Amino acid sequence: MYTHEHYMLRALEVAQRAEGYTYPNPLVGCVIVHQGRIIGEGYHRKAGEYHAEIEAINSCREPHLLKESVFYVTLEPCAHYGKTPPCALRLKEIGPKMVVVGSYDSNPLVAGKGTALLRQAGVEVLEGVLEKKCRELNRRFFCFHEKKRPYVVLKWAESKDGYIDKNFRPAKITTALESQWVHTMRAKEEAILVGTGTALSDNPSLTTRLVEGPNPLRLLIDRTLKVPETHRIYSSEAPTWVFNLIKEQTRGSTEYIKLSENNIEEQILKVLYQRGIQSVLVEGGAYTLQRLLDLGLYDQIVRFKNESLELEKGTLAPRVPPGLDFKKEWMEESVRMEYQMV
Ligand code: AOF
Ligand code: ZN
Repeated sequence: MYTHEHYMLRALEVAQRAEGYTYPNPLVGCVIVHQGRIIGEGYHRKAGEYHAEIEAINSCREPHLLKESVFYVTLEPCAHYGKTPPCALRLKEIGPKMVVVGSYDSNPLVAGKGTALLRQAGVEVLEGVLEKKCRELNRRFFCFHEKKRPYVVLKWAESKDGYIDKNFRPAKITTALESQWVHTMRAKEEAILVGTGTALSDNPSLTTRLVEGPNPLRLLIDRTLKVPETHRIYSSEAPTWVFNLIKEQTRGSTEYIKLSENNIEEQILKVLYQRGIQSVLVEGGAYTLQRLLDLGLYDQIVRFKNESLELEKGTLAPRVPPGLDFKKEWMEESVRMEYQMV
């Protein structure tokens, strides 16, 4: 007989297939095991569609065995009527041998009610199997509900001597391989944020065109609306929200959101929370990255370092607080990717 961890790992694996597609919902996987044999598995594909448990039940060709089976779910089964009826109720009707749960659901609509409902119905529930991994899978969802702000990823590329541009002009610090990697990162977050300088000098489109995956929502900080609407950040491929000090307006897929002068970064995170945005990848510039670092408003840092490039003058890369434990990986001969999760 395999361990509970064995099947929970499988549930995690299937949950991951929908990475980037389920916002604002979490990634959830479910595996149904009957006497050591998997008889059903499923995952939540997209908000509004079936939850993982229902997908797994629907995939099962031997429904008469469900009652004698063990359900492995990466997240506590839901207990609320949302876009779909409560999964905990469906499991109660089946009355399986046991429900093994990876992590608690901190969405206030659920928050322990799912497991309570099952236990009250006499279903054995085992919680916390591979909890760390299950929480990591939905780190954005948990951050959103627990810290009441989106999950913030800070990303930049710097030269060996610690600059992010040369004489204040964009420099080619990374190569095609890292660009592809960045597009993969973009596809996993719900929104991408850049400041005025970056939008003007790099003219990025902030899409995921190099990989398969959804285009995130684009966020621009442009206090006095300096970035021309002909710039790529305004292209029609994805919506754009422009945080500024001048106007509040919606035009096509562009929305101008007016903020007050001080504490722009905090105001932005507040608006994003109010609008249900669960994660944001901050791609620069240095000022915005540094502000978020100084305020401690970040959850993950991804920094590319080109060890064979010296730029000598330009904008200094953001300074990270001392004592951060960066994991290091060589992307290719000279470029190292360093990342850290809080
Ligand atoms: C589960 N299984 O596969 C998922 C769950 O709007 P709804 O009805 O889809 O509900 C979304 C909430 O349900 C979501 O915020 C989270 O708390 C839970 N998601 N629960 O039992 C699943 N995706
Ligand atoms: Zn559910």
